[in-house]
Amino acid sequence: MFDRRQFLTRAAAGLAALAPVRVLAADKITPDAQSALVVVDVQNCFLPGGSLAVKDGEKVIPVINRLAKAFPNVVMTQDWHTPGHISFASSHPGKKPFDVIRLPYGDQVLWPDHCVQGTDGAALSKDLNVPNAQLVVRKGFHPDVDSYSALLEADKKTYTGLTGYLKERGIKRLFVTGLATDFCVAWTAIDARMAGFEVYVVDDACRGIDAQGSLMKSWDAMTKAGVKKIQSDAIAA
Ligand code: VGL
Ligand code: ZN
Repeated sequence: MFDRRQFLTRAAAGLAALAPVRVLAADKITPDAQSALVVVDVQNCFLPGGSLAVKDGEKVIPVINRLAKAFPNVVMTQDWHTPGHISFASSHPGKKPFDVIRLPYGDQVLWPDHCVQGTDGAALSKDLNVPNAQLVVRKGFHPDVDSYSALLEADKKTYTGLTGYLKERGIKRLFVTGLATDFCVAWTAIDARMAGFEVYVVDDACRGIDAQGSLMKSWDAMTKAGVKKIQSDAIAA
C-alpha cells in the first residue's frame, strides 16, 4: 500500500544524500577550448632515482594523467640543458649544489647536473599517459642562461615562444601542474600572469623542492601575482 508519509520521508532523505554531490559538481571548473593544461618538467631527473629528485614527485603523475583527459589543450615542458650548463654546480669550480652565485642576469641557484639534452634523465616519465599533448616546449637550452619559466628565460628578455603559441591558439586560462612547484611551476605561473593569462596552479598535481623555505616564498609570490591555488578535484575531470 502507498504510505504517503513514508514516501515523503524517503524522498527527503534521498535528496539530502544527493544535494552535496550536485552542488559540488555544479561548482567545478570545466576545461573549455580556451583552457590549457600545462605539464611542467615531469622528467626522470626530477623523479625518484633522478639526479635532482623532488620528494614524492611521482605522485603528480596519476593526477596529471586523469586531468589531461578532460582538457582539449595540453602542453608540456622539458628542462633541456646543454652539458656543462651554467646552472650546474659542476660548471663552477669550488661550488656545490644549492649554492647561490651572482650571474649577469641575477642570482642563480646551482644544481646537480640534470636534464642534459638527449639523456635518459631528460626524458619525460614513461608513466605519463598524455597522448593528447599538443606541444612540448624545451627550455634552458642556452648554455649561459637558465630558464625555470616556460615563457621567459632567467635573463628576463629571451622568450621561449610559448606565450605566442598560446595566444595564437586563443587560449586564455592555464592550469599549471608538474615539478617543481617552487621553481619551474611558480616561475611559469607568474610569467603567465604577466602575459595576461588567467592562471591556476593545481596544488596536488605539483610537488616542490623546498630549498631554504622556497616553497612558501613561491606561494607568496604566486598569490601576489594573482595566481589561484586549486586542488584537482575542483576541475570536472
Ligand atoms: C627545475 C631546478 C632546476 C624545475 C629545473 O623543473 O623546477 N628546478 N631546473
Ligand atoms: Zn634545470
